[in-house]
Amino acid sequence: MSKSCGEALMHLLEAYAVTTVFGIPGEHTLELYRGIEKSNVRAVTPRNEQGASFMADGYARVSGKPGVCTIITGPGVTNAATGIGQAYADSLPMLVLSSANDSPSLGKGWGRLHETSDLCAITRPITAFSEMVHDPAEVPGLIARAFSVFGSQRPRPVHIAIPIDVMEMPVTENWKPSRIAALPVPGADAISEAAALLCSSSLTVMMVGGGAQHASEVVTNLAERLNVAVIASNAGKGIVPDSNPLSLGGGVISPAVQAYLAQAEVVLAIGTELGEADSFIYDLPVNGNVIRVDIDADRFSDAFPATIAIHGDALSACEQLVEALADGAIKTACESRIEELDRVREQQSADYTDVERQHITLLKALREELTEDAVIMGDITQLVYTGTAAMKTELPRTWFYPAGFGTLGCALPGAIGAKLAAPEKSVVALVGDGGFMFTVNELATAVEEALSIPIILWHNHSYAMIRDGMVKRGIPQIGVNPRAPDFIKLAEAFGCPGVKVNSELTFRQALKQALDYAGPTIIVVMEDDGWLVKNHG
Ligand SMILES: Cc1ncc(C[n+]2csc(CCOP(=O)(O)OP(=O)(O)O)c2C)c(N)n1
Repeated sequence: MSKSCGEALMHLLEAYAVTTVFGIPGEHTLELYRGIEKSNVRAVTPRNEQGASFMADGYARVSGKPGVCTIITGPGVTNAATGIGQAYADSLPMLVLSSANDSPSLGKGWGRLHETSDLCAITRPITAFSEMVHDPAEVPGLIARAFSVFGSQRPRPVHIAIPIDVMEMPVTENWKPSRIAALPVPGADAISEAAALLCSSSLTVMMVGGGAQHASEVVTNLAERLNVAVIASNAGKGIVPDSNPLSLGGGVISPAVQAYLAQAEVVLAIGTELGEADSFIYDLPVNGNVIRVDIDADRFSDAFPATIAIHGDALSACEQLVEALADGAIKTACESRIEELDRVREQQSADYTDVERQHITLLKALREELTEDAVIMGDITQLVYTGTAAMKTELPRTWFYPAGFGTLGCALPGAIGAKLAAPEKSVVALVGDGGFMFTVNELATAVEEALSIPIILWHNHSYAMIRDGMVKRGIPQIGVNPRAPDFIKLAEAFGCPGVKVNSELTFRQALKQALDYAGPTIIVVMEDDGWLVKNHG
């Protein structure tokens, strides 16, 4: 029996273990929804396609599996572009399936509904590939190519656009998934060269990023074997648990940690771009030789050229390095290294500003209330910048701050995607009063899906980060103090609880209640509240 192409595609995705898609249906995607109805795939409806791509992003961050968007051509794609760009910047697997106008009209400017002159050109710069389907027979190959990007290369979003006439065409075949190639294994020569350099180095520092999230145990072994400090990017937080005294956490944002890094004779960078977004500076002080482990060969000649390039999967590279170092002249655990790193940590703490200390009061209480595997989805807000360094993290894929694209409004929809990917885990969103307003509409989705998500809203009546930049440069405060709504009434209007807390006790109580509640809860924390400063006098 034949199915429409749209329906056959949903069955194929099911065979690739896709369980959830995010999208707002339109006239042009109806056949996809026929497929959704006839498969076990769950459709989640955001309130704007930007929410769809942020949800798919959050889903991918937590699960490591591709987040899938089903959206209409034209405005559906342009709305989703922001979240697609964020997933591109942070190397996340995301499958964007959109409709397109009918094949004969493509690129002709006939005034079709939702028409653009070149749909794929919109997403090409923010995807691994963006392709227009001409015939249903191309679909299984394109989906296989997408899953190959997700599973055996640097993961990035993929956009596949299906014209409405192609979407409706009959498919008689039973489409099957293809086997995906494994991640590339690094060559032995680079490993032995790197091992030799590491053995001769008087001070090595390891930097770890999102590319090593699946290699937590072996990265930790390697650090212990070398007895060196590990600094994480945001995407690398928790790969080496912060309870390990060699971990300097996500401290690359701190001048004290940057000063320590500057002394390194060898920097071993594993699955990280060493990007500006993690340190807030262009010129990260990397002065020594750089050993780079990366799946993306373009990284070896970027702003931090590799002295030794190890091309391939981080897990395999670290396993091979541990083995190669087994007989090397590496010092075993040494008290003085820990003392050295304790001094860096002390300096880091001493450097915190007053407002950062307020953030830390909240973050400490939050950490104590959450289990280690709880997921924290951060927005672009000062509370979260402080958290990149100060929030203790024990497991990878639990702290998320989309540093790369720096997109305001990502946290709530990201948390929705995360909670759908891992319903058994606590998921918390950290937002500012400014950023929250970008995607506040997604409260409706969280209420509808009954997703327990405490939303901790740091309220300073301002786009404080930008306001502070204006003040520092002597620019009058223009456009940086937008009027915020009454967030408690807003919560009520969406049908969820909202509470303003005024002490550590009320914060902890509100958080506990929110974690037990089957829906989102807005917890408003006022920056000027006395309790936030009390611990730091
Ligand atoms: C989409 C987008 N637009 C603009 C910015 C620039 N920007 C960065 S931080 C910020 C202020 C955010 O305000 P809020 O969420 O209240 O956090 P706060 O800085 O006050 O902690 C702005 C406007 C951005 N990062 N993303």
